[in-house]
Amino acid sequence: MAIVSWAWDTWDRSHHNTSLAIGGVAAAATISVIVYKHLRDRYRRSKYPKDTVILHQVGRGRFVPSMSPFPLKLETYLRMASIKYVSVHSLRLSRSHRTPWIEYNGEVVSDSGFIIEFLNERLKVNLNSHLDATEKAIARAFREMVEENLCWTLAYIKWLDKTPSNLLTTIYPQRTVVIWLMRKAIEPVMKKTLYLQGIGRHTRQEVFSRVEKDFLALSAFLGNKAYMFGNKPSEEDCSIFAVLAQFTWNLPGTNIETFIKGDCKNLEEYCYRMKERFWPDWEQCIMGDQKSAWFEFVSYPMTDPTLLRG
Ligand SMILES: N[C@@H](CCC(=O)N[C@@H](CS)C(=O)NCC(=O)O)C(=O)O
Repeated sequence: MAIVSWAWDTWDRSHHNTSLAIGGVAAAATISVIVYKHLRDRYRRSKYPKDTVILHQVGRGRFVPSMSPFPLKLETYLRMASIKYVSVHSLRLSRSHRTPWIEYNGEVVSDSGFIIEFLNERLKVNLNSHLDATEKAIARAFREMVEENLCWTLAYIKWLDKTPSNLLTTIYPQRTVVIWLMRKAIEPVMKKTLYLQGIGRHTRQEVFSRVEKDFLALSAFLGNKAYMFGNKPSEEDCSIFAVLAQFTWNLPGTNIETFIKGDCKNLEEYCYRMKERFWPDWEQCIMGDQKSAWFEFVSYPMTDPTLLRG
C-alpha cells in the first residue's frame, strides 16, 4: 500500500511539474510574441513618413483594389484630394474593431467618414465646394443609402445567398483552404448579423427587388452627368463608386451584376470613368490571377516594403 501511495505521489508530483513546465513555456511564448509584435510595430511606426497618411486596410482583391468598399472609398478620396498616403495591408483592425483606419503624424483615426472629416479639417480639403445646400443634402442621403443599405446586400450575396456557389473562390485571391476557413468563421457571424440588421429576414426576391430599386434611383439621378453632381467629382462619388465597384467587378455571375450591366448601363460607365480618372494603376493594385501564399489571409501587393521590414 505504501509503495502504491509513493508511486502515486511521485507520478502526481512529476505530472504537476510537467503541467507547470508546459504552462510556463506557453506563457513565455505568448509574452515573447506580444513583445515581438509591439517592438516590430514600434519599429515600423518609426519609419512612417511625416505628413503622410498611413492607410491601414485589409488585402487587395482579385478584381478590385479592396474586398471591402470602405477602404476603396477612403483610398479614392485620398487620390481625389491628392493627399500623400501609404497603404499597410493587414488584418489589424481599429480600436473600434473595424477597417480601414489611419495614422497621421502619430494620430490614429478610424471609420472612413470620420477619417475624411479629420483630413478635411486638418488639410483644409473641400471636395464638395461646388455643391449647394440642397445638393449636399441629397449627397448625404445617397451616401447613407449605399453605405448603410447596399453594403449589407454585398454581405448578403457573399455569405448568405452564395449564388453562384463558386463566388467566393472566384473573387478572393486566397487559397481554397483559406477561403473554406474564412467561410467557417464568417458565415455564422454574418447570418446572425444580417438577421439582426433586418436584411437576413427577407426572401431572396425581396432583397434583390430592393437593391434594384436603389440602383434605379442612383441611375436616374446620375442621368447623363459624368459624376453624381455634374462634371466635377465630389466627396460622395468616393462612397458611391466604392460600393458600385464591388457590384460591377466583384460579383461575377450574379444576377445583380447582370442587372447593372443591362438596366443601369450609366452606372457601369460611371464606374469605368471613376476608375480611369483616379485609379490609372488599377491593374497593378489588383491581384488578378496572382494567388496569395498558402495560409495567407491577406494579400499585400501594394504595401510599401520599407514599412514592412524589421
Ligand atoms: N462605417 C465604417 C464601416 C467600416 C466597416 O464596416 N468595415 C468592415 C469591413 S467592410 C469591418 O471592419 N468589419 C469587421 C468587423 O465588423 O468585425 C467606415 O466607414 O469605415
